[in-house]
Amino acid sequence: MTSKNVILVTGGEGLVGSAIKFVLDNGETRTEEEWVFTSSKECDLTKLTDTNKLFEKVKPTHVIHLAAKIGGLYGNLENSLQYFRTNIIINDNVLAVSHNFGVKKVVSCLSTCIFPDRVSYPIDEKMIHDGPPHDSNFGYSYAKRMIDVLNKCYNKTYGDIFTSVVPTNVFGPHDNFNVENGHVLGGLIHKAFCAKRDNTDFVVWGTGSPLRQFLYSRDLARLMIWVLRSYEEIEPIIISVNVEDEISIKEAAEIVVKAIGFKGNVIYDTNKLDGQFRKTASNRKLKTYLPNLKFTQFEDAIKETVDWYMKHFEEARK
Ligand code: NAP
Ligand code: GFB
Repeated sequence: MTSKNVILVTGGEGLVGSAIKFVLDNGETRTEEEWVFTSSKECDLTKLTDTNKLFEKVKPTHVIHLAAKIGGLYGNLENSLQYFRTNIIINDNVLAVSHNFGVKKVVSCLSTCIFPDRVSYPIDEKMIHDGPPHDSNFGYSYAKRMIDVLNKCYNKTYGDIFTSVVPTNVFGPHDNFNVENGHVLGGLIHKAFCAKRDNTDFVVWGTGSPLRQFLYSRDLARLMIWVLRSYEEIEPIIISVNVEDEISIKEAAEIVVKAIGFKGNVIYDTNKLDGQFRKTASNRKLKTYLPNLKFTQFEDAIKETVDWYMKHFEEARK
């Protein structure tokens, strides 16, 4: 990027948006860049008129598009239709208005849960449309896949540089720690914190056997800033820790227990669904660009997240 650029971050107050703010505030800013973070309070992106007004006000040259209706396994199970419709509308509005305002580049977010459930491992970027996603997040997955379709249509029709990243499960400060509709690590941290405070059992849902590659939000943030500045493909790029860093929900729960300092009973409630068993993704493409890439150690990232949660318990989303 050369002259002054204005980067609009939609969903800027959420888990990933807050991490981008943190990374920028800790040494990543550039004088030729102005960053604007918005949330649904400033603009409801399901409304085209509001979206136009936001772009008229901000006049972005670049967009990092994070805004989405998202949730963990249990949130998705209940609301497939809502997750599809809300996200389809938000994504169509943001990309159409970005085109109309001549935005030079948009980086949107897919998710590794959108890949086909019946697939060879490790998953890579070429597999996105090769079959149905896991049923647990049917609506969300298809809405996300349409971002890739829209990106390619805008590029073919107008030459727009609209691209996307494909993160795996993200966690960190400013997460949604709500047990019903949040993701697993936010839920486990909240439950372990309360079990220690109230001297009760710590209940992990499901068998604990599913496998995940957990990605620290601040690592994702660093890499999304790199994608905005340096990645020029339209094709999506997976942002994930290494295949060998994949762990089970049980192993993750034990690391949360240690970080919280919980000493009581850990119970596995197998009446709750396990959801997708694995979605092991390859970060080979990312490493061809960044061969010396390093990620924060999972235990350290969990400790930082737990410390943040304890300090911000009152105002945290839970
Ligand atoms: P998040 O914490 O829930 O943040 C999402 C943001 O979107 C919120 O700040 C929310 O604003 C905003 N938003 C929702 N509906 C909106 C609307 N109608 N108009 C304007 N803003 C709206 O989610 P996140 O974890 O940061 O996710 C960011 C992106 O990463 C999403 O696209 C998600 O699909 C993707 N992703 C996340 C994960 C993960 O594990 N978290 C994994 C893979 C991909 P309010 O706070 O004002 O409601
Ligand atoms: O993060 P999560 O809810 O979603 O993880 P997914 C679900 C897994 O964690 C299941 C177990 O195996 C659950 O049984 N688990 C254990 C818990 N305790 C808990 C708990 O307290 N809360 C939750 N939520 N799970 C999501 C997709 O799939 O991945 C989203 O549904 C998104 O759309 C996200 O893409 C990244 O990893 O299964």
